[in-house]
Amino acid sequence: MAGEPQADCLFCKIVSGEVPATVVRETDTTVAFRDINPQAPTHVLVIPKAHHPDAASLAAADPQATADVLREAGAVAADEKLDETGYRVVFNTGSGAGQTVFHAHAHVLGGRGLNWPPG
Ligand code: IU
Repeated sequence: MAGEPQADCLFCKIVSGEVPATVVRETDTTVAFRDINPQAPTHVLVIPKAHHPDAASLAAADPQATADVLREAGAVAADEKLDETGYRVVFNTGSGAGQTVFHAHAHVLGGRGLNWPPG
């Protein structure tokens, strides 16, 4: 059922504490933790606690949780002092776009110059 924890989902295991992560922020509905393979000086993932496979599914099922993820992405950026230099929030969606973990997550990237368009 939409939103229920999935036994084979890495990010559900991070939510439950079964898999450790460096958590930087947590709310009732979200967790933010440092990416294990950072692509920038700041690289934090913000996830909904509920399981949804990607950002579009999350938005369709739970608009409030989607807003919570985006608010927390902004809060991470503020915590990391990225407001003035700028930062990027990315939802890779689908394997062709580089999505490897099918639990919705926002990448918050900053602390270096970011090219456009992305690769
Ligand atoms: P993607 O958009 O699905 O490719 O992002 C998944 C991210 O999850 C990716 O940047 C990985 O480095 C990151 N990650 C992690 O932080 N911890 C893990 O144990 C695993 C992946 I596996």
